[in-house]
Amino acid sequence: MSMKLIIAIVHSDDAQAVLSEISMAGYSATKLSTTGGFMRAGNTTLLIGVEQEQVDEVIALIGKRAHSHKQVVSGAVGKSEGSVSGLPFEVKVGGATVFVVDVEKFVKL
Ligand code: 2BA
Repeated sequence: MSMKLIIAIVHSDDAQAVLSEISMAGYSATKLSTTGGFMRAGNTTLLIGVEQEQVDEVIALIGKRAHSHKQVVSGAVGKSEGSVSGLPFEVKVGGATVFVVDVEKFVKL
């Protein structure tokens, strides 16, 4: 059986709802407090180890609870990212950014 690690970056406001959804479905998850490289603001990264055939179900559970948000980027961040005006602007932060990677080995000691 092949195991996968789902790395899901979600908005911190949605993190609790996503976590309860996946733990109620019987999956284990680890929550990390992370920072978006562009917004320089807090977001939440969830690590979820699952069997290959469970990947799509877990992604669907995440999608049920992770909503897209509009967020204002401050002029200072905008300027350092090449904004000409340096004025605040809005970006749409996705419901979830999900990576699925192969797990070479999984052991609990
Ligand atoms: P942030 O890096 O803070 O990015 C927040 C949102 O800002 C992004 O939403 C996107 O709409 C916008 N954005 C990001 N980089 C941009 C750029 N260079 N120019 C213009 N707009 C830009 P999402 O794409 O939904 O990403 C949400 C969070 O997911 C990101 O937060 C980051 O923490 C993570 N993420 C997204 N793509 C990633 C990747 N390829 N590798 C690693 N982390 C990623």
